Amino acid sequence: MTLPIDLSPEVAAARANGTAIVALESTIITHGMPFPQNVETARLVEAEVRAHGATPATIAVIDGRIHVGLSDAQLTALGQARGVAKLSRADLAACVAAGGTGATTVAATMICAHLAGIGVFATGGIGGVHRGAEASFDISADLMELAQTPVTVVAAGAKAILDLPRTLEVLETQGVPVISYGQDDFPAFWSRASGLTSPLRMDSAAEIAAAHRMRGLLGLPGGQLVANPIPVEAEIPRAEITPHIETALAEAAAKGIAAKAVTPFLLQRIFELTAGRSLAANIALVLNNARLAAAIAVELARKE
Ligand code: PSU
Ligand code: MN
Repeated sequence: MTLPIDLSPEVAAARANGTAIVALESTIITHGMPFPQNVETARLVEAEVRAHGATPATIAVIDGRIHVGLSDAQLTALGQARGVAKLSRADLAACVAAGGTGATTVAATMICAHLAGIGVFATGGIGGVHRGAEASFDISADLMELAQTPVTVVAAGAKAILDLPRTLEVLETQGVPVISYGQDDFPAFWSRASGLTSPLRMDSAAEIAAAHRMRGLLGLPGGQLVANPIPVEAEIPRAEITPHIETALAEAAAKGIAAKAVTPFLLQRIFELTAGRSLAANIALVLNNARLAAAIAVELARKE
């Protein structure tokens, strides 16, 4: 049996030539942003990766095949489709086997990127430990994926709707290096600072690429989380976003929103509560992450 994976012509050429590639996820398109900004952002992110010397590989499952690198038509169709499945590690094989279509989360995108030989991936914010997880047990599979799949994930930290101290604790327990880029504070998605000291700090793409290589050389499984703070001009300061997060969380609890629906519900409500500012910030931070991921991919593609 051959793997049900299709590389786009551009990604296949980059693989053959050993040039830099950056994986991109699709849940941010289908569940993280409204149409049409989702499709516009996905295109801008791909352009940003190209402008910084790497090939973009947006990943999704379409009609039972894992697509690594989407055509513009596929991207648009995915961005407009309703009720698309959100695929994490637990859902991936069943969806592919059934010939289904779905968007990949951070966890599933890491798995597919690794299958395609891609070591770097850019997104917005990873999933993590939800507030109240001591009762709900809601901890994103993204954290355990970082512990077992050798892909460096560039994000603006974990989403601030989460319990950030507990998210860092789980990452430490799982042996995941958490590297904040250019600052000591662990970033909080829409805000540059969380008030939590980052376990590790690096100031260049070359250092991050060297650490990625060394993990492989030492036989350590798993990847790295690179936490890249949102650009200053786009950030929503913590004091400003916190009340909106609290409101959205209270509404989610009152409505009994659970499991996979939690993160999309909170992102949508915070978008409404901030009159669209959270989306503008989200777009800016993803583009910023695409730039850093491209720089890391270029370093990794260098012949030693
Ligand atoms: N980054 C964003 N927006 C998103 C996501 C990331 O800026 O919507 C998605 C990712 O796919 C991530 C998922 O894996 O949110 C987390 O979902 P959950 O909390 O249900 O594990
Ligand atoms: Mn969850």
